[in-house]
Amino acid sequence: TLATVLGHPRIGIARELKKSLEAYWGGATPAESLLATAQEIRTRHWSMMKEAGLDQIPCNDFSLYDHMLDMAVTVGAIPPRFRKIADPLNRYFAMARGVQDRGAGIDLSPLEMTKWFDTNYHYIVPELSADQAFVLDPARIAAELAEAQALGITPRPVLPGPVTFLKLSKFADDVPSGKDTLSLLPRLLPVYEELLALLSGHGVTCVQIDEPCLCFDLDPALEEAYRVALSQLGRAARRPSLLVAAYFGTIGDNLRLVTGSGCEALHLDLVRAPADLDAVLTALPAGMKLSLGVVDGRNVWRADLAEAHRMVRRAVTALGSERVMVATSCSLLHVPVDLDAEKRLDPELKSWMAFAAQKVAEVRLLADAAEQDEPQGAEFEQAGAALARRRTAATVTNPAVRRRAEQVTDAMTRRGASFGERSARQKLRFGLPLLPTTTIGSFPQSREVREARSKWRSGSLDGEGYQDFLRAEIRRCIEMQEKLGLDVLVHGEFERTDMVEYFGEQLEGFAFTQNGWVQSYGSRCVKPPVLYGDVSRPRQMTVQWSGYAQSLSKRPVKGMLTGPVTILQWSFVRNDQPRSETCRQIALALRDEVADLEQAGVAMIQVDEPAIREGLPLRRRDWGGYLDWAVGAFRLATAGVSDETQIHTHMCYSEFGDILPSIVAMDADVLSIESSRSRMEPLEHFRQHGYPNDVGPGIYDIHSPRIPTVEEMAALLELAARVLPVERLWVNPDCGLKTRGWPEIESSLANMVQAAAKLRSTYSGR
Ligand code: THG
Ligand code: ZN
Repeated sequence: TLATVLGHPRIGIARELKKSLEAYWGGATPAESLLATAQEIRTRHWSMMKEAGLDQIPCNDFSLYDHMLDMAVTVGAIPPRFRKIADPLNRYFAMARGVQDRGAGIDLSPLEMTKWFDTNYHYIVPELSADQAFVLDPARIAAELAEAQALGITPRPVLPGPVTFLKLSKFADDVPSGKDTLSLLPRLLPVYEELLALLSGHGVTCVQIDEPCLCFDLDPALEEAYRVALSQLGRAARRPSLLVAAYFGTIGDNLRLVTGSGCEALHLDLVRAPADLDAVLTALPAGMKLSLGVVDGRNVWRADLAEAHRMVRRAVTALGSERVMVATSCSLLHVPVDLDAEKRLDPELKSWMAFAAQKVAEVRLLADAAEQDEPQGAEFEQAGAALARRRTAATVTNPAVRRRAEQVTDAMTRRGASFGERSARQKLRFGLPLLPTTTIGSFPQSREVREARSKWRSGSLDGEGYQDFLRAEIRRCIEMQEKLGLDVLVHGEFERTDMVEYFGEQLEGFAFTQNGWVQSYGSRCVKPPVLYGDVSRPRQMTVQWSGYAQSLSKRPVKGMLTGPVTILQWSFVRNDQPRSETCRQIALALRDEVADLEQAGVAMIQVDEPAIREGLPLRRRDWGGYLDWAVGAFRLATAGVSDETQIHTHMCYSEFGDILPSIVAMDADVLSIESSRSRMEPLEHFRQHGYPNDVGPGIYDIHSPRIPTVEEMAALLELAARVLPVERLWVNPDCGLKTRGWPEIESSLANMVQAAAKLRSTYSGR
């Protein structure tokens, strides 16, 4: 029984890749040092996996920015606007980040970026032309393969599969809509065949073809694409054996597309879909191998080794040990590198957890025990004992929280009046102009802010000094927004590192790692809190900052909270009760904070739910159940306020079209939504289905350093005003400004305010 993982984290234990990327982008270091750091990281990880005894070790799972972007480059899907950039590395980063050089008259917008399935990772969306031709560029894959082979390991190259690649790609804007990217499959497959032949020539014996889209409900086109692609690759003349990896959900009926394909091995996510095991054991054709994804690649809990072992045994008994591999459920990209680096975690909690390095060891252990009916050894005993302690731990259960959660009523999730009535009262209360301007919440986390926080954390700045510093930042931020002429202000969120981390720190039931970084996109990382127990709010979390900010201005200042679904989605969540239950506990804690903000005179309260779409299950039959509790949690958090208090929400990073009815059901008074980066795509959904409350479609892409012009933002507003009544439109950026610099946002926001003024004068006459 072989042991393997589907992929490894790539940012590095000390975020070496992030630091090296940012130094290179900032012009501080040459490309050579970036490439050297990347190679060191790969070498270290390969060596770790080799020493841990993995039989097949992934390669080509590393990336300087993103694996989908890498695949786009590998198959020659370089949009025309980037082709004039001769240097491959510059061109690669230009596709990811865009380029703006005013002096040289260069302004290239980056490729879109969106969420990778239901994770908090973002991939770059390959952009294809109508007559896209694909040409193999194997340089990077070949070089990394040679690196791995030089270490004496058996590398298994990982490729995003052809169907998932096309399904997650999109056509460039100039391509008439209605064309399906899957129509390019006949052109793409020969490039995969060529690549497989080349890998085979380099001594590769097995290639991992990642096809997570196999866990979707397949429409006929997608199903046909799978039939064609897998059987064509299966028939390819010269190729390594193929491991088709389905993960993030159940493969269900789509199983037969793989079993009938002629590919040699199948990987299943048995953490998400344990019931798939029985089905596959009866359906697997003789000779086909099975990789059992029994160690959770998405969460930080130590595996239930006894349960995982039972699954491995079932498979080994049915298939024989030579046909079985033990693996992580998906790539370990989504968990931090090494729990051993955590020196401050409560030892008891730590004994319940596992990061990438520990999961590699779990996989090895399970593979070694595959021949035993009863697994033996200290490791199995210790894991069992830790799990038993966790199940009964007093730190996990808070009876008061449970009682309160049981007493939630429907009435608690409904506002007093309809939107129409609320809106009329709020208009009177706030007296805002047509097309009010605002921002999403965060302002730049400058070096000074980060330094003050780390001084405070290390004790060299006392609490009062830190508070004074934050108040000064808030004052400066409010003054600047007034000077820019924004209508609805924010305090800037200088007290927050990451929003989810911030709320987790304030709430009971969460723990924090020192170094538990996971990649979010490119060089950006997050450090998800570990939600291990019942959630409660021991004290106010944001009232002092929002209250202070409101005291500085006559204009409304929004209170800023992160919604229950997003806190859930962006944490490592306990797996010992349904997520819906955990979410309800978070919602109740937030409901108390909302009430306290209102009490303190904060009249607009924004509760962000950017992650509500990404939490959607992969299978449609599970959507309704999820959306019910997710929308219910948002409403439970927000519906306790009076009709005159205005509830805002914000969404970004996903395409929200398919959950629009649920967004309507959230019943926020104002919704701000990322739009500009997807060229106002949400407007199309609003045009088709309407949207009853106020909306601020983002008109300024904050993911890029480029400064949008007045004209382009006015044009986007024009588009919006053609779809939605201008009286219900707001003017705002796509998202928070935390990652931007002050000078560029001053220019951008000034332009945004001017764009609003321009439209106001056009429309107010009517
Ligand atoms: N928080 C969390 N998840 C998220 C976002 C978030 N997922 C979606 C989206 N926002 C991702 N965007 C970002 C943007 C910036 C950063 C991370 C994710 C970021 N991180 C710092 C970095 O990498 O330098 C580190 C964090 C810090 O210093 O606080 O800038 O907002 N949970
Ligand atoms: Zn956002």
